[in-house]
Amino acid sequence: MLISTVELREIRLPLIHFFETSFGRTTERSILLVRVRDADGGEGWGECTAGEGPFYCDEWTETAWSTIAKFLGGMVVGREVPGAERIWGLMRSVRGHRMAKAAIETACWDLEAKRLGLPLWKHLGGVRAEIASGVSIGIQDTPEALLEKIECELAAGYQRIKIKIKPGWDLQIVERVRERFPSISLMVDANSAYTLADVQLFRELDRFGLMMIEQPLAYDDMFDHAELQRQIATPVCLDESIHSSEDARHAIRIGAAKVINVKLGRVGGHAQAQQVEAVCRRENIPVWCGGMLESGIGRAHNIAMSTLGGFTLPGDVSASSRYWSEDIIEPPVTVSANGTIRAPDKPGIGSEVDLARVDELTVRKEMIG
Ligand code: OSB
Ligand code: MG
Repeated sequence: MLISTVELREIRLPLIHFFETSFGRTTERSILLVRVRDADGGEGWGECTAGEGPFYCDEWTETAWSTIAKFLGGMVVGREVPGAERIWGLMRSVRGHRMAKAAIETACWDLEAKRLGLPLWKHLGGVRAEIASGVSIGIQDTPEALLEKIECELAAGYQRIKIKIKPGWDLQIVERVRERFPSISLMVDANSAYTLADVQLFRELDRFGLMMIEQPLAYDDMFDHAELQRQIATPVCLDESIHSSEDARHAIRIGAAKVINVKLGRVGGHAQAQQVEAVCRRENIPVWCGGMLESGIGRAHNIAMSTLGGFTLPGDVSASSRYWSEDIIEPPVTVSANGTIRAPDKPGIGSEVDLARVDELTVRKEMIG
C-alpha cells in the first residue's frame, strides 16, 4: 500500500442537544477528518477524536491539525507499507499526539480493508457481527430532565445507561436514578472530577450496585485509582489514564482498573487498540468502546473495533440520530430495539461518506502530498 495524499478537513457539526461533563459543555463539534488516497485511486476515511479544547486531554482540534499538517502527514505520504498495522511505526518519532496519529492510522485501515474487499471489522479480526450498545448521558439542567432522558433511552432499547457526575451532581442524582430505575445496568463517569479526599462519597456510592465508576480521579493518575479501588466495592474503570497497552498492563498489575474503556483516538488507532484489547483479554479484564461524540466516520470505526473478542460490555457507541440532525455517512448508525448495532457487510467502514454534505460543513481544507 502506498499512500499518495493525506487530505485534512475541519467540519463544524452542531449537536442536537448539548453534552456536558465535569470539564465543560459542548454544543457544536469541530471535527477534523482525514481522507487518505493510495496510488491506485483507493481512499479511506478517518476521524480525529480531539475535542474543541484541551479539557478531556491535552490534544485538541488545533494541535491535531498542525501536528498532522506539519509532521505526521509527511511521514506517511509516499511511503510503501506492507499493511495498515505499520502506519503507527512510520510516525513513531513524534511523541504523544495519539489522536492526531489515530486519525491517519484509522483512515489507512479503512483504505486497506476496501482494497481487500473486506469489512473493516473482519479485517481487524472481529468475532461478532453485532455489538451491544449503551448510552452516555451528560449532566442536565435538572434531575427531572435526566430522568426523562434515561426513560427515553431505555425505551429505545439501550442495554446500559452511563451518567456523568461531578461535585454537586453525584450522590443525590444517583439516588434519584436508582429510586426510579432500581434494576437497570447503570454506571457513572466523573471525568477526573475528584480526589482521594472524596473516598467517603465513593464508599456511599457502593450501595447503588453500579456496574463501575469511570475515571473518578486525576486524568494522569493510576496510583491513587488503585488506592481508591482497595477501599470500595464498585469496580473502577479507567478512561483518560490509558494511552497504550503498557498503561493497561500497569493499571491492571497495580489494581487500578477492573474494567478498561478503549478509545481509538486516545490509544492511537486500531493497531494500538488491538494491543490494549489483547492485554486485557489475557488478564481477564473486560473492555468496552468509549465515545467522543463522533460523526459517522468515527462511529463506524468504533463499531469495527467493538467486534474484537475482549469487548464484552456494552459501549458508548449509539445511534447517529442521538447526536446529529443528519450524519455525514449514509446509511447513518442505527440501533435495534434490543440495543445492538450490526457491523456492516460492505468493505471498509461499510457506509458511504456523504461528500456533498461534508463539503457544505467544511471550514478549512489542506492537502498533504
Ligand atoms: O469520558 O467518555 C467520556 C464525551 C466526550 C469526552 C469524554 C467522554 C465523552 C462521553 C460521550 O462520555 C460518549 C459519546 O456519546 O460519544
Ligand atoms: Mg469517560
